Parts: sequence; C-alpha cells; structure tokens
Amino acid sequence: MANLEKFREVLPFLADEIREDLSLRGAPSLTNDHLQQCLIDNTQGGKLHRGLTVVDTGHALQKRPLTPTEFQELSILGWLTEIFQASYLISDDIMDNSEYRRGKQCWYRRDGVGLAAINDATLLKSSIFILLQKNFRQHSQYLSIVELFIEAGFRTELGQLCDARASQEDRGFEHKSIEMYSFITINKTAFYSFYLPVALALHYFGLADERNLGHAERILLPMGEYFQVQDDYLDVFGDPYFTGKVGTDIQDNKCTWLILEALRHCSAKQRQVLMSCYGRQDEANEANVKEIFEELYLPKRYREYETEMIQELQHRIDRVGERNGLKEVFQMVLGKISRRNM
Ligand code: DMA
Ligand code: MG
Ligand code: MG
Repeated sequence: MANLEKFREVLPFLADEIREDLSLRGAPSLTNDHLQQCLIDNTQGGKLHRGLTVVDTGHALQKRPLTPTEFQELSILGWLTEIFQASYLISDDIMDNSEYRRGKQCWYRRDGVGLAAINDATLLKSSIFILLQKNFRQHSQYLSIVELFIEAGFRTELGQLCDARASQEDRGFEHKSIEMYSFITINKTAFYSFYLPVALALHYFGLADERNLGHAERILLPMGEYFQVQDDYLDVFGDPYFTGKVGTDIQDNKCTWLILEALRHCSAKQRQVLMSCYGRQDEANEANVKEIFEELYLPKRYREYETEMIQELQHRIDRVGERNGLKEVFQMVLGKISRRNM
C-alpha cells in the first residue's frame, strides 16, 4: 500500500502551487492566506481513503513499483480527490446545519468564516481545475481527467439536490423511497468516493477501456451505497469519538437507510409516532425516533444487512479475472470499509 508519509508530502507542494498562482495574480496576502488555511484545514483529519486509493490503484494496475514521477502524479490526483471532498463537505455541513466534522467545529462555524464558506467551497473546487492545468496539461489523458472531475461534480450536486429535496417537510413520508435513496447515495457518495479514485488511475495509465470501467462501476457503485448505509447508521448509532461528527439526520428529516427500514417494519402506531417526531429540531422528538429504531431492532437488522452486502460484493469481486490488477484494488477497498465504525 502507498507510503502514507510520502503521500502526505504532496499536499504542501499543491498548496505552494496555489499560493504562487495567487501571488502572480496579485492577490493580497489576506486573500492568499485565507485560501491556504481553508485548503489545509479542510483536507486534514480524514482517513484519506479516497486519495490513497488513486495511488494504490495505479500500483496494482502496473504490477510493479511506481516510478517517482508516477507516484507524485497519482498522489496529486489523490489529493485533488481529497480537495473535491473537502469542498463538498463544507457545503454539506452548511446544508445539514451540522456542528462537527472530523472532531472539529465545521468550517462555516469557525470565527470569521460564516457563510463566506460557500465561496470557500466553490473556490476549493475551482482550485482542482487550476491544479490540473498546472500538472497535467501535457498528459495524453488530460481531457478525460478533467471531464471525470466535471462529471463527479455534477453527479455529487445532483445527489445533494435530491437529498435536500427528499428532506423537505414530508409528514406522510411520500419522499422516502428505496428508489429515491438509491439515486441519492449513488450520486452524492458512491460516484466520487469509490468510482472516481479508481477511474482516475485508470485514465492516468490509459487503461480506461469499457471492460475496466464496467468492472469499476458494477463493484464500486454498490460498494459506495453500502458505505452510505454505514454513514446513515453511524449518524444515529455511531460514537462521535470515532466518527468525529454529531448526527443530524433525524432532525433534518433525511431519507436514510434507517428511516426506510423503520417504515418497512413498523406498526401503524409506531408509524404515527415517526410521523409526528421525525424531522423535528428538539432532542425529545429525536429520542422518540431513536427508541422506535431500537424497538424495531434496527441495529440487528443493520448487522444482517452488512453481512449480506459484504457477501454480495465479495461475490462480484470473485468474478473479476485474476489477471486484472483491479481485482486486488476492489478487495482492498472492501477490506477498508467492511464493518467500519468511523
Ligand atoms: C454527504 O452526505 C454527502 C456529501 C456529498 C458530502 P451526509 O450528509 O450523510 O454526510 P455526513 O454524514 O458526513 O454529513
Ligand atoms: Mg451531512
Ligand atoms: Mg451522514
């Protein structure tokens, strides 16, 4: 697996490129310093799964140690994936009215930031394309890589839109369905978190043919759905010490795996309680919802879902040919997220 320390050293390189770019544009140091802080703060404290997966995929595809240039360039693509995520997390925390992210106050809640965080989020995303120009303009797959980030942005935004619309006032749960959930998770999470890192490495090495991209889609998109189910579960039943965040899904009236599962198994009386308590701001109503989730054995059902999902994903991985380097990437990514608690 990729050398974490060497991977980490690439972020300051990108931060310097941004700093230099802004200086050349005559940006005042106030501006320049703010973007630096925004970039560094919002890319720290995570697991770096997405970023490291780009490098690990490159390694697996080549079946030999990466050259220093390949390592550097794949690490850049990895960090751009992390910057992409940082941008959407900033917006997501505003939209969800969250308080904590990765064990710290959300960016928009920091002193002197506030709703200017909206611009910070878009600026981080624009920085991706500036950094792509600086580092990959001469690469034969430059356009495909740029297009992949554009596609990832569009899909993440569509998923976030659907997530937000499905959380609007909805007392009869008309907007909570499996189809809605599947669209939300594949777009807001699976595409950028699972498909993007692997597809980037495939494009980088000119190996993004239909067969490889097809395997990646068939395995990584459902894996991303499983990851979002875990995220939904941890929002309510996780330990903030490990997750680094405090859940808001019940108050925010979100269309989550837990509420769908509850609606599937509840009695008419329990449904009444859910209807009056789900999506309310206060803690008493949240506690009522959580109690029903427990009465319906959702933690147990979740563990069963995990077992089934891991089996199904394993089955799909087993069908990928041994000679394809992607197989070990899929196995590694599944290993990293299986039964996670953070
Ligand atoms: C977040 O979904 C999606 C994106 C694109 C950041 P979420 O609100 O469930 O994530 P979290 O639980 O981390 O706030
Ligand atoms: Mg959120
Ligand atoms: Mg969540």
